[in-house]
Amino acid sequence: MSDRKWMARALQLAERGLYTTDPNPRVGCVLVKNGVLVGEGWHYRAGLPHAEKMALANAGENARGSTAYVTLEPCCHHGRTPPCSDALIDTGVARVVAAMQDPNPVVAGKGLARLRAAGIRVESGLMQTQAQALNPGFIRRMSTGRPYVRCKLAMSLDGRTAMASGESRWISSDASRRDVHRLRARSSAIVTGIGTVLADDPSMTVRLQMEDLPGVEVAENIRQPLRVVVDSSLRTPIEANILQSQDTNATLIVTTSRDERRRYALLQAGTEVLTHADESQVSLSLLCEQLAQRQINELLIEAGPTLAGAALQAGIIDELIIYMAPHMMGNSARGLLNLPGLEHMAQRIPLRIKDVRQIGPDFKLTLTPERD
Ligand code: AOF
Ligand code: ZN
Repeated sequence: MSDRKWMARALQLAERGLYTTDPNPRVGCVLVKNGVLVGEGWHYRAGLPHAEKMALANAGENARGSTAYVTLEPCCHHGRTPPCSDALIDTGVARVVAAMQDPNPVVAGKGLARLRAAGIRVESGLMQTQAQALNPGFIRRMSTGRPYVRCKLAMSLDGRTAMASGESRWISSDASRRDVHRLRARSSAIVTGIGTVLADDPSMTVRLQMEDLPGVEVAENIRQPLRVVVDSSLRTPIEANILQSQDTNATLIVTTSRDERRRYALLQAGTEVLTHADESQVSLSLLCEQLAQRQINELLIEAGPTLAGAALQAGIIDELIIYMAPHMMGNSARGLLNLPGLEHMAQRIPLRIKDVRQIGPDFKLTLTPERD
C-alpha cells in the first residue's frame, strides 16, 4: 500500500513538467528511507537533470539505502545528461520501483537490467496506466514513429460550428477557450488548415496566465508549440497572424504546390515550407511521420470541418476533444466534420466516450475512434 502512496507522489511531481519537458518525457522520483521521504525531484526541461538526479541531490547522504520510486525506468545512456541508473548505483540506493519501462529504444529495459546487475532490488509496473497517461506522445513516438494526435472542435448542442455566413466567434465559452490553451501548451505542435487561416486569421499561440496552470512549474515564458499550416496551394498570406513569430519557432507550411514564387515569398517571411511533391493532396499520415522525426510528441489539430474530417478519415486521430456549448444554431448553420462518402449506417465512424466533464457552461467530451 505505501508503495502506491509514494508512486502517487512521484506521479504528481512528474506532472509539474507537463508544459516544459518536451521533447523529453515528464518524469518524477521520490526517495524513501524507513518510511520517511528523504528526497524528491522531477524532470523540468531537456538538458537539465533528470528526475532521479534531482531527487538524489535533494536527499544528499540520506539517499544511501533508500528506495527510489520513479515514474519511468531510469536511463542507462549518455544523452544530454549522464545515466541515472549509474547515479542510483553509485549513491547506494537499495531498491528501485519503476512505474513503466522507458519506450526509448536506447533504454528499453536496459536501465532496469543494469540496476539488477548491480545488486539493487528492482520492480516495474506499479501504477503503469497512470504513468503512461503522463506521456502519451513520447510513448507513441518512441514505439511507432508517430505523434499522439488530438483534434479539438467546438460545436453547438445541435452539432454546428459556424453560421451559414461563416460567422463562428465564439461558439464555446471563455472557460473552454482557456482549456484549449492548456491543450496547446502541452502539445509539441499545432496543425491547422488554410481554410481556418483565411477565415479566422488565428495566431495559434499559447496565451495563458499562471493561474490557468495549477500544480505545474513554469519558471519562465511558456514554450510555444510549433505551428503547422496545411496549405496545398500556398495561399497563406505573408501577413497572416500565424506566420508572425515572437518567441516562437518558424511556422511550417505543408503543401503540394510547386509555385516557386509563392514559396520564395513565404521563405523570405521566415516560414519553412515542406512539399509533399508526390501527392495530389497533403498526406496527413506522412506529415505525422515527418513531425515525429522532428521530435513532436503530442500534436493538436485545430482546424475546420474539411481538415478535421480528413484527419478522422485518414485514421490519424487518437483523441477527439469536443467542446459542446448549450445553444442551438439551427440547420442552416455548418456541420462539425466533412466526411465525404459517408452514406450508409454501416459506414458510420464508431467512437468511444473516454471522458465527459463540464467546463464553465460547456460540456467537454473526449472520444477515441474505435479501431479494430
Ligand atoms: C530518466 N529520468 O527524468 C527522464 C528520462 O537527452 P537526455 O539526457 O535528457 O535524455 C533524454 C532521454 O532520457 C529520453 O528520451 C528518455 O528516454 C529518458 N528520459 N529518463 O531516467 C528522467 N526525463
Ligand atoms: Zn535519466
